[in-house]
Amino acid sequence: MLNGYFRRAMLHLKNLIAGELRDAVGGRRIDVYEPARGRVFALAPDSDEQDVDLAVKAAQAASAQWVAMGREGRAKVLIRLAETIERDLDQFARMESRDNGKPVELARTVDIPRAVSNFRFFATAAIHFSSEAHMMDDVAVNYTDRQPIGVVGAISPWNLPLYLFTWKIAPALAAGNCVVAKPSEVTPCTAHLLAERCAEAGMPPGVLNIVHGLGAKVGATITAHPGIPAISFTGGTRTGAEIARVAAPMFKKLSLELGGKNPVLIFDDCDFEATLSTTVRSSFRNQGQICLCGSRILIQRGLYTRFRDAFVERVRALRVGDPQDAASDMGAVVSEAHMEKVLAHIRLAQEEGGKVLCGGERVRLAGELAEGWYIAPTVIEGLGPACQTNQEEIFGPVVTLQPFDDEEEALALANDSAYGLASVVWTNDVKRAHRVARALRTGIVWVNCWMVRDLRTPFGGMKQSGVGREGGEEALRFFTEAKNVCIRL
Ligand code: TXE
Repeated sequence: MLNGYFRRAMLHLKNLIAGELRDAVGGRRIDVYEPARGRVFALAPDSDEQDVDLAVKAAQAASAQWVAMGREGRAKVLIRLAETIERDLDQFARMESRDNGKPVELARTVDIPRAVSNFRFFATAAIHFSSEAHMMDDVAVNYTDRQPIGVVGAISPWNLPLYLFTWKIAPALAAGNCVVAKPSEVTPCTAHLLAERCAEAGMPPGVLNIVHGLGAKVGATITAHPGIPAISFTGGTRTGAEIARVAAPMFKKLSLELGGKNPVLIFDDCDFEATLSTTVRSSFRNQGQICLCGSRILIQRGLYTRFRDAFVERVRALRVGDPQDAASDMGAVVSEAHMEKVLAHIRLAQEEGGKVLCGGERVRLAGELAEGWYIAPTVIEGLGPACQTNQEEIFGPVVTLQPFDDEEEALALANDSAYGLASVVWTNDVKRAHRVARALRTGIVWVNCWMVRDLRTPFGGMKQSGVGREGGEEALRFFTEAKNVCIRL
């Protein structure tokens, strides 16, 4: 328990409802932890149905004004919001690092700039968004009128807090909707910083409402609320299934961006150095807590030993340290519960017969960081495709290595998964690159690169990795209702 002094010194986060920063109606709060130190540093509103209901009413009341501002009027607000985040980038980056445990350099160079880009990109994308017309010879003309849905819900996870929060909010707002959004209760701080800047950007009250709280309370209420006909969700597959179960009989529009167990296919004709350095990143960036991280590394047999030895050497050299220190390659994982889950997966891998080549344990740093939740980057070999380790999403700094003989076997291993989010292919054979990319059952395929992102491209997964696509026009289509108007000539 915290004493009174520490409670007062804490950061107090607020909901944003109808343009006002408010505590939860019920007055309760949730502890927010700093993973680097394993201790509470902020308090977030523990909201409930009453807060969600107020947010929905505020959004409904703001809708006509937001629509009437038109695409250009809305774009101006969103661009101003982007500018305020960019101006305060350092503050946002430090807060993201503190809240999530990720290296501050990663937040400064990826998370926060990307949140800025999300607002800029969708502000202007909505201006360029066009719809179709279909001529029926001399009979009639059809045109597609895409109108905003009204009020939409956005529920986001803890791994890329502001980046994924804005990835939903920006297209929803640009398309003319008002939003009720819930950031993860594990990492709510940068959503609060965003809320503080909405008025300055000229956003009318009620257009964006941010309700903090637990998934089972606030998330479940957003999902079931009759005033919210569309929901965009990113998070765990099990949560996605629960949201679909509740929302489907209400005929809500759903976009579900879920987990992954992404394969990395390394052929023996690859550019060895580029493959090696990028695979270290694609395995351990953000402590392996990115849904796009490669976690099953498949290596052609002729290259297996050389790659494995060089890879393990590079991984051992990664510095796990204070996330606020620019010299750290890896910080802390997001929570104690998540650390325990990842460590349990490593123990299971050993029970399944896997050999830990490096890492495999919690890292205890010195002094103030001694209670932080750090895990050494872990590489495991000797496991077949059917074991739990190679089937279940671990979502931490853990990868497995498996050899394959030929392209057919590589594809069989890669596609042997309930998930289908992303894959990475390393080869210098252009024909093979196209062939393998076509045969992979994933929504995203990177060839000779990883995490190269053009915001216009469709983003999402097959199978248990989700339903629907985000990004570019896909997102603007999701956040609008298409109406066909047919006029006789
Ligand atoms: O996610 P949750 P968790 C994976 C990863 C991780 C696992 C569980 O494998 O270990 O999911 O993580 C809200 N109705 N990913 O438990 O619970 C919740 O408050 C409505 C992959 O942290 O799915 C949060 O805002 N909402 C992933 C959001 O859902 C509910 C990123 C996501 O949390 C809810 C994160 C409910 N019943 C985890 N219950 C990716 N694809 O990037 C919770 N929420």
